[in-house]
Amino acid sequence: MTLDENILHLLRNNRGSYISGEELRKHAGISRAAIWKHIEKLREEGYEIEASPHLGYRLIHIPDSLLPDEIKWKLKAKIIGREVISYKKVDSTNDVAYSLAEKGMKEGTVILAEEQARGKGRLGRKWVSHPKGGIYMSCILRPKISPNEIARITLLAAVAVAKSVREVSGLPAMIKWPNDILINGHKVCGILTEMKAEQDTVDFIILGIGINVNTPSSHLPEGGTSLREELARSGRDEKISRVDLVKKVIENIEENYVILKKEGFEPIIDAWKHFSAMLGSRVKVILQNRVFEAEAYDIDADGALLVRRERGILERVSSGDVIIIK
Ligand code: BT5
Repeated sequence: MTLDENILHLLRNNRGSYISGEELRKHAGISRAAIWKHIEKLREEGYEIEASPHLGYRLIHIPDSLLPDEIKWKLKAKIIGREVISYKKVDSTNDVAYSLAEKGMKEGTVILAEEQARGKGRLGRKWVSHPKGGIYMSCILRPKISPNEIARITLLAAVAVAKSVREVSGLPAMIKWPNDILINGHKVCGILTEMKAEQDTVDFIILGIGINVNTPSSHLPEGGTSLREELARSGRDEKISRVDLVKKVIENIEENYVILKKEGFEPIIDAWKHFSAMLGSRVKVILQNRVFEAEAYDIDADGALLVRRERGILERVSSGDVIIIK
């Protein structure tokens, strides 16, 4: 634990009441002047800490910033989030995570940023990453799966995000194959799974998740929405805590990841179907070299979408885009 974390823990444990400078000094083992410097640093990060010459220090307000200490505080996950690294601004959290994974960073490491200058979507597209309103996170995973099973991780994450959004906001989050979370038909989250693989084995997977939490719709592309916008639409003027949501997402990813390891992909597919905005709908399938309409029929054991075309012909879609027509 760093000194900052240590002091923060002491303040947190006494939340609402004062802890004297002397007590802090004793626990942290540093001088009063050094305590003051750390308090100042915490204040710069957005913590409101009252200082009284006679009573000591009191924690009044915790910022909704994606700081490692906030995410790790009472986090109910053991693997995912055991290491959290936060940045103010990066080009892409997926790129940062990728280069850390190449250097051997352990499984479960989570990279977070308040803003991305070059947030990535799939197929060379962009992810609009407005500062403060959103969550931009990437997680390093080292599962023992083959490269053609990577879609399992995307679907697993989609289930985790849909569940987390529902738990934190009560909004009816649905999944659109393969990587979108929609609310009332608008995109609130996108998932980008990248990997480094050698022949038949996956070296590591970078699971990137972007969620529009409090982002105003004026900062989002057409078709996008945020949790705050959807809450406002249903008459609730509320801001969602990004810290709470990140924690839930981490916990739910871990839960599904453990299920995947112990019980296989079947339970994940069942959960996915439960949240599916797509199965049974008429869809337009856009592949690299052709476009056609069909009915979204099922998900197979590797996470590919099965669609039914005219005369009942089934086709397997493992990449590309699918638009719901009705
Ligand atoms: C995705 O791609 O949806 C994957 C997005 C993954 C973003 C995360 S953020 C953390 C991590 N680091 C990264 O650099 N990326 C990941 P795709 O299915 O290709 O969708 C991209 C399309 O979604 C764009 O072409 C826009 O139409 C739309 N879009 C872009 N930004 C959006 C936003 N903030 N909200 C809703 N829709 C958006």
